[in-house]
Amino acid sequence: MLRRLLSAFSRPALATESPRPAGSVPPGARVYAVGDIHGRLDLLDELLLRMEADNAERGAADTTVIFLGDLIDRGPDSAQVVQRLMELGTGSDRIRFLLGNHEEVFLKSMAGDLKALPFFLRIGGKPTVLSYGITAAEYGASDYAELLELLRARVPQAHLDFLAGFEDLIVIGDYAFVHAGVRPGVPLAEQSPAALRWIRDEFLSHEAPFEKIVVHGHTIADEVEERIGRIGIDTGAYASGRLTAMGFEGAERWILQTNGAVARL
Ligand SMILES: [Mn+2]
Repeated sequence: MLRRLLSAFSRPALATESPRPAGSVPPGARVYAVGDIHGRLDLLDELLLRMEADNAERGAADTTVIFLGDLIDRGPDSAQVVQRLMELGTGSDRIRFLLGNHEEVFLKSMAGDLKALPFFLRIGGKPTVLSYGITAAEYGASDYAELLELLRARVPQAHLDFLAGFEDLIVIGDYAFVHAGVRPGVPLAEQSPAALRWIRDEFLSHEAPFEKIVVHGHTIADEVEERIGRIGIDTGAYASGRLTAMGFEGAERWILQTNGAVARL
C-alpha cells in the first residue's frame, strides 16, 4: 500500500500520456466484452472458463457478455467457434454479439455476392471454408461459383441465421460497444454500420472524448489500448495466442486474457 502511494507521488504523468477515460456501468450490472476471436476455439474456451471463474468470484451481479465480432477467419476453427457461441447465446439475452467486418463479408458471400467471395478469401476466409469440412483438394479444384455451392451445402443455415442476428452497437452506462469504432463528429444514433464495422485511422487518431467511451476490437495492438475516448481490446489472438476480455462493474475495469501461447497455424 505504502509503495503504491509512494509510486503514485513520484511518477507524475507525462504530458503526452493519455488519461484513462473515467466511466461506469449502472449499479448491479457487470459486463464482459470479448475481442476478436478469429477462429481460435482453444483460446475462446480458455477465456470462457476464466470469465466464468471471475464472475463467480466477484459475487452476484446482473452479468452481460458482449462479443465484439470477428468470430471467424484466419484461425483454424471458425465453424466450431460459431457453433460454441451459438449454443452459448441461444435463449439468453445476457450474451450479445456485434457483427464484425469479417462476418459481414462472409454473409455477403453466402448470399451469392461473387465479388464478396474473393474478398472474403483474401482477408482470411480460406481457413473458415476448410473449418466447414470442405477439403483442401475441393477448395483447390473449385472456381468461385463452385466454391459457393460447396459452402451452401456445408454451412448450416442455423449459423447464417445466428450471424445475421448480430447487433451494430450496444450502449451500457457510459460505454458504447462496437466492432471497429465510430466516425468522429457523428452522433452515436446516426453512425453508419459501415463505420461501426470498418473504420480505422479517422477514429483511432481522434484525440478527444466521444459521446460515450468506445470499447472496440478490429485493430490489433500488443496490449489493451486505453485512450481518452476509446478502449481497444483486440490483441491479435489468432497469431499472438492472447485473447482479451475486459470486465466492467461500477467505475471499475479489469482485464482477463489467455496466456499468449503460440498459435498453432
Ligand atoms: Mn478482426
